Amino acid sequence: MARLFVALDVPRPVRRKLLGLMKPRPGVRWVREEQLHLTLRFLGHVEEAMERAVRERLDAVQAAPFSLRLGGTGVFPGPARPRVLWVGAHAEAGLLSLQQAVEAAVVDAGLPPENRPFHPHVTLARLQRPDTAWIRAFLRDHVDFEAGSFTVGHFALYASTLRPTGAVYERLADFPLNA
Ligand code: 2AM
Repeated sequence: MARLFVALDVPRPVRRKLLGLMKPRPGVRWVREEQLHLTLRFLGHVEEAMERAVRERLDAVQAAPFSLRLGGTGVFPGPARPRVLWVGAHAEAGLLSLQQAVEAAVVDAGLPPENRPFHPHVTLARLQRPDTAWIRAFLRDHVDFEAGSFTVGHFALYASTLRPTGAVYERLADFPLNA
């Protein structure tokens, strides 16, 4: 069984801008550059037969390439208990229609529907200590942060392996957008 998710990659120039935010700080575990991504759908642990069905359905997704802009910062689940620090994605039509097509594909493959709302974001850090004063200052200092725009021409299926040092992601398949 593999722990899977569907995500968008972030191109290098945009990753460099995100890395610029990552000043070392105790209790803040910054995401490594190669692991920066925007999750479209977390699938959880999936049996091999289901993984095959999901891949087939993802292969059949029809969606056009679109422009994506990353900017703004925030925390999950909220400022009172910050655990994840992120950069947002502007929820434009292209992104939402791809996310809906991916959702339909995985449900069609037989997985239960996602009932949580879609909050498009790129996780920058996991916060191991509730340093709310530092977080507040970070969010205030980066309220107008823009990481730039890029064209999304594909999405990918990833496997996530949990290690004591953090999750390690492996790209399993690439799906071009060509509708
Ligand atoms: P995150 O970036 O906000 O942590 C692999 O775990 C990817 O799937 C991560 O990008 C993670 O989002 C996302 N994800 C979404 N829902 C998840 C869940 N319930 N458990 C673990 N990861 C989840």
